[in-house]
Amino acid sequence: MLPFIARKMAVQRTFVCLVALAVFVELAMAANYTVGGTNGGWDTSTDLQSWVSAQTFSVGDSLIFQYTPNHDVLEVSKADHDSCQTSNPLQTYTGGNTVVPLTSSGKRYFICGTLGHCSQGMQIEIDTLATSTPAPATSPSSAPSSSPAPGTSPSPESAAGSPLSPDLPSAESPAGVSPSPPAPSSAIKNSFGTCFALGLGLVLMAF
Ligand SMILES: [Cu+2]
Repeated sequence: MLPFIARKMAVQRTFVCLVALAVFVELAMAANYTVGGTNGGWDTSTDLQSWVSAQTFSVGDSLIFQYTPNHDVLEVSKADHDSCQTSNPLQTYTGGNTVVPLTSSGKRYFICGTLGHCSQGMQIEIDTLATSTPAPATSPSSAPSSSPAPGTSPSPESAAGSPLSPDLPSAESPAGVSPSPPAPSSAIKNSFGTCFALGLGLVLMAF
């Protein structure tokens, strides 16, 4: 009877663990990118090409365009991006605060529709990577500049492992105290080990 209960608890804990991990991985993976970065924006004075090339975009991320009323955001074809053609946009966004979710992998093109702004640099090509494919090795040069993504630190295992570990014991302790026999403690240890292994596996898979 006891081993059965212990096993059931272990399964429950593992499940809770998995849910927590899924949420954590989701949060770690999805990122919001304010176009132009914290020191720039969607304007003619920001070096948008440099900003774009320093980022890695993945499915689930979002672009946030913040701009003054003299700008807008046009999503256009590659040809229109390359030629700064503003008359045939796929999408037009105005209002100063535009969120564009990157829902699928592939390239998307955005320019400003204000006369002359595209040729002054307000044109970006966003290459969104599929989340299932491992991101190309996070180069040391791009890692420090991408502040919103904690996952891009040079050592994913230690970065992802440390915020998790303080979480787990606290989640275990309230439930783990109530059953008196010593059997559950091995179950806890077991589920903790399982959880840790799963977490490590997930994190490794993600990166
Ligand atoms: Cu503009």
